[in-house]
This record gives sequence, C-alpha cells and structure tokens, in this order.
Amino acid sequence: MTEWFAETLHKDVAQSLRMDRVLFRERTGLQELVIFENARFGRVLALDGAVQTTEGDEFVYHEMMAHVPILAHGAVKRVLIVGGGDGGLLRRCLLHPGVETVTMVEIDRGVIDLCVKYLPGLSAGAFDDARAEVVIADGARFVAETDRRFDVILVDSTDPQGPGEVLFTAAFYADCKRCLTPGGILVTQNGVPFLQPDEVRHSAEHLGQSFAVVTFYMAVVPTYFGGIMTLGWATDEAQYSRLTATDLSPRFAAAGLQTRYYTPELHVGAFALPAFIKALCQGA
Ligand code: AG3
Repeated sequence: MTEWFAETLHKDVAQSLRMDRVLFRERTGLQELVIFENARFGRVLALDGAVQTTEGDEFVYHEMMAHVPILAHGAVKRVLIVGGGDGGLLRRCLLHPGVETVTMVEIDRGVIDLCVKYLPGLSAGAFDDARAEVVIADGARFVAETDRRFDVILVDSTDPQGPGEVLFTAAFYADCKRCLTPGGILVTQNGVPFLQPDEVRHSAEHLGQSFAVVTFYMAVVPTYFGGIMTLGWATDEAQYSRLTATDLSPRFAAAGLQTRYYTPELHVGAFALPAFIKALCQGA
C-alpha cells in the first residue's frame, strides 16, 4: 500500500506528499527526520512533521534567501548561516565571488550527514569548499558569544516549534545585531503568513527592537503549503530599500549567477507586500 507523508505543522490543515520510496526515517538526537522520494518533487526532507526542503523546489527559497541580501548589500565578504543543514543555502552564498567565508552554525550534525548522503544535489560539494566553515553548535548561543562579525546573517531555521523556537526571540535578534558589521543585513525564515500570521506580527515587533528598518519579502515555495512565504529583513541601512532593478542588474551580472527564481526585477517586487501582510507588520 502506498504511504503518504501528511504534514503536522498546522493544526487544522495539512498537505500530503506520496512517499514513493522512503530512504531514511529516524529520530536523530534532536529531531524526527524522514527523507523520501516523491515523483513530483524528487527527494524530500521533513523534520518533526514539516517539509523542510525538496529537490524540486529548494531553488526558490535558497536563491531568495541568499541572493537578495548579498546583492542588495553589494560588498559582502562574511556570511553567517544559522541552521541550513541541507547545504542548499551555503551553496548559493558561495556562488558569490566576493564572499570570502560562509560560517554555518547547525545544531544537528545528523542533518548535515544525511543530506550529504541522500540529497547531495542540494549542497553539491559546498561543504568541501575552502570558504565554507561548519560549526556544530546552538546558533542562539553562537551569536550570543562570538566576537566575530558578519556582513549578512541568514537564519535558515525550522518553524518556531521545538529547537527552532529561540531563533524567533527578541534576544536572539539583538545578538544577531551585535554580530553584524555596520550596514549589515539579517534575513530570517518567517513562515507562511496566511497560516502563520503570528510569525509576522511577532517578528516585526521583535526585530523592531534592534533594527531601524524592518520589513519582509516574499517567495512562493510550493511545498511550504499555504501560499506566500515571508522572509524577514532587518538592517539599519535604509538605502537598500531604494535599490531598483537597474541598480541590481549589473551586480547580478557581475556575480555570474545562474538562477531559476531570482531576477533583479523580482528582487525589487518581492518587497511589495499584499495588504494583509502589511497589516500584520503593523500588529493587526
Ligand atoms: N527551512 C524553512 C522551513 C520552513 C517550513 N515552514 C513552513 N512550511 N511554514 C528549511 C530549510 C531549508 N534549507
């Protein structure tokens, strides 16, 4: 009998993906992890009942999380990734020729090892890049304690349940702020606002305690069920919000990026939020 993976992330609605072949299923030290194959999306990684990434649509989320802040900033040398065990985001950051180091702080070594084994296309060798540095540690603790500074911090977290919860607190955002260079940018995974409106409300408030400019930008990831996903954007530099596609196009071309979702025009448009999401930012 065919088995289906039914997501348990939302309490009243769920998407299901057919598990054509289960490659791995286990509780690692911290989380319940399953990797399976689905005819439409390819290999799928789920943690604690929530789809984290798939071979088929990972490009949307990872391109938008890496390229938007790195190209907006324009001179990024050091990137910090919190989470991101599958390596898809690490790989996108390393595509930028100006990036000198990408430090990835992942709490669960098991996730990295399993993704390298079963989803090798996501990292595609990124973990072997001399500019990549992997630290197995609690990301919240890392930003609270490190003396190092980064131009961009990317929080590639799970949803705010379980180990990912601390990555949505005001204290964590304040620590991220401390670890950013002047003009630095923090980008966070912020859920699907139609189904998770509190994530936008709370993040807007918590990020606002540390940063002068707080907004969200959009990506539509088919397996993040519920429509538009938001990524949180926090910085003290207002200039980035005034960038046009004409400003971004030469940077995009100079980086030599081959993309399937990101374009300079989409970069600008992704910040044009629907009214209901704007209202959530105001706490409505
Ligand atoms: N991190 C984001 C998972 C978010 C899923 N949330 C949701 N559907 N509301 C995934 C890790 C990818 N590198």
